[in-house]
Amino acid sequence: MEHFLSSMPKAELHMHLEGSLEPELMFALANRNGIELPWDTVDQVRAAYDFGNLQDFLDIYYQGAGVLQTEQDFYDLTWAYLKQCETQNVIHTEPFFDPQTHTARGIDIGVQIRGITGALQHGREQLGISSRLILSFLRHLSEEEAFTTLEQALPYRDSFVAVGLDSSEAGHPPAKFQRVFEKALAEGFLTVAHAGEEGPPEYVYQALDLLRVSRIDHGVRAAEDPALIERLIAEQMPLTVCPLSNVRLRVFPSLDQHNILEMLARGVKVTVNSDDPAYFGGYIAENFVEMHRQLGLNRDQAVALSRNAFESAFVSDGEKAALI
Ligand code: ES4
Ligand code: ZN
Repeated sequence: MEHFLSSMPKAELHMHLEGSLEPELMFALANRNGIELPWDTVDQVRAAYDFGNLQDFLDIYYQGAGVLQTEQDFYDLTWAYLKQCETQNVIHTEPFFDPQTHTARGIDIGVQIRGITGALQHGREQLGISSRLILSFLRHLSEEEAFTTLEQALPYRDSFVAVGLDSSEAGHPPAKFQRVFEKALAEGFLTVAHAGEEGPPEYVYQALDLLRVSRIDHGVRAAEDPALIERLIAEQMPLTVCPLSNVRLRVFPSLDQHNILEMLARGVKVTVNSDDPAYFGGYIAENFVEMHRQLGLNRDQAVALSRNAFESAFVSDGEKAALI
């Protein structure tokens, strides 16, 4: 079964490239760029990955991302992730990047995008992995800063297909970014948003109604609102669920308490994703394997989850048919 899970063809729809920065690469880039890290060894870094909540994690995640300086760094980060995809038979991926994490440090958005898209292009050519990039706004920052970021990104509009919303959810409702998302939609981008990870079901409604999202990232707290679940089922709205992330960030006390299989059984279009694989104990295959071990995931459920992901990908029907 574990071999089946790691070798079945998969699509990943929710992962943050910055969250795939393994401690080994973090040290290598810190050395290359002459940057001091607050840790001395890889083991010390991993020991720091004991998070009480989302904010605990984000503080370390932004610190780690500080080693990313050059186009080559963004290339190396993305390429390392794609090589993991190759070993786990991820044949399509739609990663996020957080431009504001880097523009805040003086790293031009073009440097970021050229590095990332260079690796994605090589991934297509050399590994046969198709991909679509998603630009994600940091919701703890202002609406105005999100507008500025969108403007900075427009010269690279062909490099990404959608905009998203991540970082600290509580206190930063989707409504705060309604006008930015209207502009992004008018420019022809699709939209997604993290909602119902730590935030309430109300934020899922706002993502649907105000941000007009094509997928909800996480969405697990929608289960608290039966009417919302009915709507997600009726609309076949995809949820990009991240089981190991939810346990590490204490959204669920343990994986055997996770609601993903209940939602699948009810007809919610749920998918499995790694979120921040370097920080949460594994890539997409480890998520499937742990669901098997701790949640009793069976073959039919795994295939259904994987099919949901391919069906929810931001590719044309023709490309979908070629992937499935
Ligand atoms: C994130 Cl797990 C999670 N939630 C919100 N924002 C994020 N950025 C990276 N990982
Ligand atoms: Zn996420």
